[in-house]
Amino acid sequence: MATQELKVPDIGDYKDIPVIEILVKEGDTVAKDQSLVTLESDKATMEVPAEVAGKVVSLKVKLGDKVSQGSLVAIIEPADASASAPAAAAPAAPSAPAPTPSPSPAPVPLPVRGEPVELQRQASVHGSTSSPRTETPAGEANFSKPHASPSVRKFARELGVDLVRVAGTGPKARILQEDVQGFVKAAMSGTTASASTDAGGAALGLLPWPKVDFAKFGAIESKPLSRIKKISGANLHRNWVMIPHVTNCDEADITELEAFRVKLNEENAKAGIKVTMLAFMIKAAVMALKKFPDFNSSLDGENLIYKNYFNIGFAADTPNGLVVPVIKNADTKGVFEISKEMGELAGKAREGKLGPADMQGGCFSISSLGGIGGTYFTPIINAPEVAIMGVCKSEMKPKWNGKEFEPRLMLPLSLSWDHRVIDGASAARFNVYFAALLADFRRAIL
Ligand code: CAO
Repeated sequence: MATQELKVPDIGDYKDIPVIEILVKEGDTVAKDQSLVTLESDKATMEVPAEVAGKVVSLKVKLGDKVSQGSLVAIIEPADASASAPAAAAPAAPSAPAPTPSPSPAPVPLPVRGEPVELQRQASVHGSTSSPRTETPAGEANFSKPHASPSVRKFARELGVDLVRVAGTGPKARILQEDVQGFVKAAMSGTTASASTDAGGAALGLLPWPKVDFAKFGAIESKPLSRIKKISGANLHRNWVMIPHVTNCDEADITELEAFRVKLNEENAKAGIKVTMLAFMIKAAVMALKKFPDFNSSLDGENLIYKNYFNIGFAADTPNGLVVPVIKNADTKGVFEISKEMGELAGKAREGKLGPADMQGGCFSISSLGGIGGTYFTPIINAPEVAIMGVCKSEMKPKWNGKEFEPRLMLPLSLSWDHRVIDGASAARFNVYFAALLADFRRAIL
């Protein structure tokens, strides 16, 4: 039976490129265009496909061998005898075995990543003087295209998938058919930026999520994520990925306000009323939103929707995860009423009894870790809101009053904002104003 030599075709100026993968073995039956070996230059990788379907009679390269255009890669016994035309080969490189004596066919360019392989082949096989070959050798740009076999590239083309956006999970990050399917599934379900690691970061063209056999290193236990974590995780992930976040930090001198709060609680202890700093911050947030309306807006395509209502969400930690109940029309409520409502909503949250309405319609959120600790953090914006205030534990600090240091109770503020809507200067002004309100709450009635 006639055999056919398969050689490294035109690969531009690349020479002595190492073979990093052998994808078939002797005796294997291969399909036309199936990749046989992978070559890797210092810049990128590419594959050498079978010119014809058939059986691999012998492999002429091994891992680590260095090849150039014309190097013999394999001998193939074509399945279809009529296809056993002489190998389409470029002139052999000096190190390669002598080419089979044959009429010299036009060199076939290597089907490099992302290139329409079928078109390349047709152009070279059927090329004529009236339609000269227009393919360029595999240059650097082509070399850096996604790492996938011709059949996977064909599959991706049929589905209209840009392989540049698909992360490969095969050896050396090779894109497999499953990766393309996973990408399409994620795109169809709108979860391309979800918290799921199943997509393997494919949607963003990132490396696949690391798969580690943790049990190899010690005892483990696997528990499903809570429903709240699944939902909030997907939302947080989308917001983190889609919003250009910036966080401005500042601190508010709450020495007087804290004294006032303690006094209020003492006075109202019998009535069972307890006011925390958060209730004052909700009022301060309303005032700041009124002064800086951009912070009370939402993006709607190329428009900004400005809200003339003031609903403030607060992050609540529950045994099952994070939820953000909303105090509606906080501008119409006093600090006592806000404290009471916050207590009720936080109670419902911990019992898992919040309804959707309790968490809808927010304009701005506050995430307070003040009861726990910490100094500063970077809260994630609760889209479609455009900013969120993170608050940590207040601390006595020595502050210079112009004559001497005096102990002041300082509250750390971390304001995250959407840079598509808000600028750094506005954010700094918002923080300064917010801090000034807390420093002297009489300003809230001005
Ligand atoms: N500095 C110092 N102490 C503070 C404080 C601050 N900034 N904020 C609250 N405290 C104190 C309170 O005064 C209270 O002290 P006492 O028990 O002595 O009165 C104590 O800390 C506990 O307060 P609290 O947390 O019960 O009440 P709150 O109104 O401050 O917060 C709630 C309520 C529901 C927001 C809070 O319980 C909670 O869940 N916080 C976590 C929010 C969260 O997880 N954020 C992260 C989101 S990103 O993952």
